Amino acid sequence: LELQNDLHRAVAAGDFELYYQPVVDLSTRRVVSVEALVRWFHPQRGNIRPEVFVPLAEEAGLIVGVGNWVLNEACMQMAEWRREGVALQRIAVNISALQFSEGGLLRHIINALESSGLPSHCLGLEITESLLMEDVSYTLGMLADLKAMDVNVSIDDFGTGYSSMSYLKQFPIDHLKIDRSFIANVLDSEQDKAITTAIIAMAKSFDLSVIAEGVESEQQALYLEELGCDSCQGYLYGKPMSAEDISRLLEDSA
Ligand code: G
Ligand code: G
Ligand code: MN
Ligand code: NA
Repeated sequence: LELQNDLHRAVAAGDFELYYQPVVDLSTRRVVSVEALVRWFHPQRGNIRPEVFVPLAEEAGLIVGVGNWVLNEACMQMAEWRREGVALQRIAVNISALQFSEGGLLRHIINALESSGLPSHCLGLEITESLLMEDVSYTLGMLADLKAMDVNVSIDDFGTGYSSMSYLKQFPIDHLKIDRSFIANVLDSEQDKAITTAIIAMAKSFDLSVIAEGVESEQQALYLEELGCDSCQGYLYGKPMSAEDISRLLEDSA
């Protein structure tokens, strides 16, 4: 409860920061996009993980405020990188279930794009598969609007939730992100190999690009490349880092 009060103050004061994790294209081994990950630096308690404060923000009715801050900041930063000539195709932002179902999301996205001047195809949203299945007709409407706006959509943590193949086929989405729990032991576990292989094959047949999360070794990256995975994200290529560190990383590899 004390944390919830602090969260109110943090939203008002803007005590958040965005970190960014690089996503690497497996065919070129170049960074093509980043995922924005919010950080809350609490004045007394230090860094509080989003797993802890995102659910608190949802309970306190603050997630739309936090989420809009994240959307605006991510679009501003991406627009700045583009002005600096940093070669990134896209920035992806996590959208929580409450934020997705709240009626104002499209308007908030349009505002963030307009005030930053970022082209819509440079913005991606990450939503979980369980969120997509909550209200399928609402989801279909939202995804159609996002597609019409040319905003990218990824299904995050894919494989950990429940989604029906017949719906998945109908959803106009762009990428599947394989959850890192399957990637951790993909070289040793026959089950994780089978699941990862199946997800990649299914994504291909639906014409979706596949991003593997939690890639920590070159052997994992090579194996995923063999399976036809398009891109990878994980400690092998970089932990979530500040905007300055992303600029430095991309300068070094230019
Ligand atoms: O890097 P890491 O500890 O930040 O991320 C932990 C979890 O928090 C991830 O599952 C991620 O999806 C979620 N998360 C990170 N940033 C955001 C955000 O801006 N909004 C929402 N809704 N979730 C986020
Ligand atoms: O949005 P998502 O649920 O994917 O959040 C990503 C989370 O995974 C963040 O907490 C991030 O710090 C973490 N993460 C990213 N790359 C790796 C990795 O290679 N290994 C592990 N163990 N965690 C990772
Ligand atoms: Mn994510
Ligand atoms: Na994930």
